[in-house]
This record gives sequence, C-alpha cells and structure tokens, in this order.
Amino acid sequence: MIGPLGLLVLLVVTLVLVSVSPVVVSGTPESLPVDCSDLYNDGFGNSGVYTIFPAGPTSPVQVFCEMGSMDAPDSNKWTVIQRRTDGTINFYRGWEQYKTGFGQASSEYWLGLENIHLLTGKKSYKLRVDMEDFDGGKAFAEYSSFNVAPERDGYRLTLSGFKDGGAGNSLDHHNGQKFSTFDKDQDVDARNCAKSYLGGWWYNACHHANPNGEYFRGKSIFGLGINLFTWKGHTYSLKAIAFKLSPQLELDAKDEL
Ligand SMILES: [Ca+2]
Repeated sequence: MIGPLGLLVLLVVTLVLVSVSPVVVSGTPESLPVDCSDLYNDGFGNSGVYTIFPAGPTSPVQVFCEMGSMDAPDSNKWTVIQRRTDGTINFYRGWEQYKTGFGQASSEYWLGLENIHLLTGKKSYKLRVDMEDFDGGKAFAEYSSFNVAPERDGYRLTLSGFKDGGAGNSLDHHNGQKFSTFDKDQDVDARNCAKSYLGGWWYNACHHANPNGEYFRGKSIFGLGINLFTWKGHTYSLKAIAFKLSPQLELDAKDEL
C-alpha cells in the first residue's frame, strides 16, 4: 500500500514530468527564427549578422538584420535579402548561385531565390529598397506587398502598393517577370538580358532597375551598372543599394485606411 508520503512523492514526480515535458518539445522547427522580426521578438535587439531558417532546421542561412533604434521599438525589423556596398563581391553569376545565394552577410550578398521564395510563402512581407549615390544622396522605394513564386514558375516577382521615397517606381517594369541569369534566359526580350546587362534579375525587355549589375563608380556605360532608371537613369551606377523585407504589420494596415 502507498502511504501519504508515497502519494506526495508520486504527485511531485508527476508534476516534475508534466512541467519538464514542454521544455523537451521546444526546439521544434516551429520555434526557429524565420526572419529578423522573429529574432527581435526572441530578444535580439541589435542590428548585425544572424542565422535564420526560412527553409527549416536543416538549412540555416546567414543574413544581416536591421533592428532599428531602441527609441522606436515598434519600427520595422528588416531582413536584408540583397545588398551592394563596395563591389567586393562578384554578382555576375549563374542560375544555381542565384537560386541558393552567395556573398557575405556582413558585406555584399544575395540571399538566394529559394530562400526568398520560402520567406514570402511563410509570411506576408513588405519590401523596402534603400539606395545611395556617390555624393551622399539617398532615396528609397517601398512596396506594401512583395512575393516570389516557386522555381517551377521561374521565381516570378509580384509587387504592389508602391510608396515613393524619392527613388521612383523603377521596379514596376519588373513586376510579373520571371528571374533570368546568363545561363537561364526567362526574360521576354529577344536578347539574353542577363548577358547584355551583366546581372541576374527579373529582366523584362530588359530593365529599369539593375541592382545586381556590375559595380561601377557613378557614370558608366548604358545599362551595365547598378542602375535605377527613375532616380539616376541608365548611365549612373549607384554606390549602395539594399533590398529588405519586413512582415506586414497591423499598424501599417491602419495607416492605409
Ligand atoms: Ca531573352
């Protein structure tokens, strides 16, 4: 027979088992950070390089997170998917590289089409594109919605909700296009746009924006540089450009009403 002491021991053991079991369950794929917003909510408040898991536990990938300032805790937490700053990384690469990603999260990189596609499938994102010229000028463009389709649909780009930060709507020309590289021509032009303009991009016929073009310093040959037609035209290559995603917030939805 179990006496009162035995019952107490049994109760304590049961309570310990019940309270311990959720700890064992944590660490499941659902709890891994998908983007920088998740990391911020997990207590990581500083901007910098972090590991995220847009494709699940077996596929960690490094990104740069812009967490904003401590003074504005409700500001957007940006996951950088593309960044050019100084020309140290070669962006004239083939399909496999654009699919899986390349470069360094601490400097210049491309997150990879598969990762970007998986991200935009997990949450609804807005896109911000920040850019800078060689005279200290800055501009941006924002889109309230950004989506990249699966590879079987050519990683097709869908954008909407343009908001002008002085850079103009150059990306509109690329809305609805498939992604092209020099070894996979999916553009609508008779030429191979990626070969003609030295990048990998959602080329149309061919571009109003060439963020993955050759890194020149300012004035350069038509269309070959990091161009943004509606800001600096086709013969000026930008000093810096970055594409970043942040989850659509309820706050933004209210703002737009
Ligand atoms: Ca073509």
